[in-house]
Amino acid sequence: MKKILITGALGQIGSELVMKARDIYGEDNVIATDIRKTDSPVVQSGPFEILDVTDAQAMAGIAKKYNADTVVHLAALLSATAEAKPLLAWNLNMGGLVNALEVARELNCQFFTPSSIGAFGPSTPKDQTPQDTIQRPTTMYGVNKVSGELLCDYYYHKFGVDTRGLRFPGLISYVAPPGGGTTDYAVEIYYEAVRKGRYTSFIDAGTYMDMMYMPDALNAIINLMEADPAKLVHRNSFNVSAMSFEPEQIAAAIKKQMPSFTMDYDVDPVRQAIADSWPNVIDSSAAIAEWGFKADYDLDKMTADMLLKLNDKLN
Ligand code: AKB
Repeated sequence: MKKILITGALGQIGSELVMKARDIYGEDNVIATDIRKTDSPVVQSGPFEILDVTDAQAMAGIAKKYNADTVVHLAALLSATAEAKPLLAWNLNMGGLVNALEVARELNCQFFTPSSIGAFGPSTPKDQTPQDTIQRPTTMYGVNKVSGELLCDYYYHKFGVDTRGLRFPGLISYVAPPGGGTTDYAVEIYYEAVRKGRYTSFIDAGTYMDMMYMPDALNAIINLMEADPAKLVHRNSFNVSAMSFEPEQIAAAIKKQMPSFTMDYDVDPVRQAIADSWPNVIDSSAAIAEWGFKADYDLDKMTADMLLKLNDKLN
């Protein structure tokens, strides 16, 4: 039976991954940690510990206390926050990662951490971005993600740690907000559609970015972690995408369900520059071939579900 330690458990991915992992592996076998405690179901439904991931000793102590055999390291700053606070991002994103990898090495744990489409940069091919390609990002977040991918590969080759990762696109969900990301507009738009029937986009018309609905992202994490290691040619990290769209297309998908919905633009130059440096659409074929990645939600199916769930949540 797995004993899974999850950092950043109250974040956008953690809030849902903890609950799903507790369903699959048992409530007591998923140890949620975060720098703060809230009244989230994550805190109420199983073991929870306060943890600052830059504190290596504290992380090792919690992992030993619960005999963790798997580490899922999610705690990180997203792209726009990292651009505003680059030194903090380096210290938190890289310091937290190396601490988590050290725990995995010492306790012989399986290891997962997300990378991102942010690991690509302006010199990367923009369309059907290959699995193995140029990675020269121009953002601090991207520098962290490429360094993280290399570090995870290093721990696999040097120490035999079973490291695995995914290059996530923008993740869309109705449970916990993302916060500080460039793709956040594609989450905000649904909240504002339900609250106000209109949205002002900080990302400009014509900007394509990859996206994925959270249920597909959670399945991708579980399926990759359960995948037969003999079939993995790559490890850190796999391209995975479910859809790619520009702001007009998500607005049009909402309009199909809510004909009165309107959108205009007030472009944020910082987040627009980050978005412009990322691919339009990445190629997920290595993930499909090596461990059977598949996504169930396209833009229309996700939009119908988001609006339904947010109507229940907000009204
Ligand atoms: C962000 O926008 O920073 C994240 C990501 C794509 O990694 N959602």
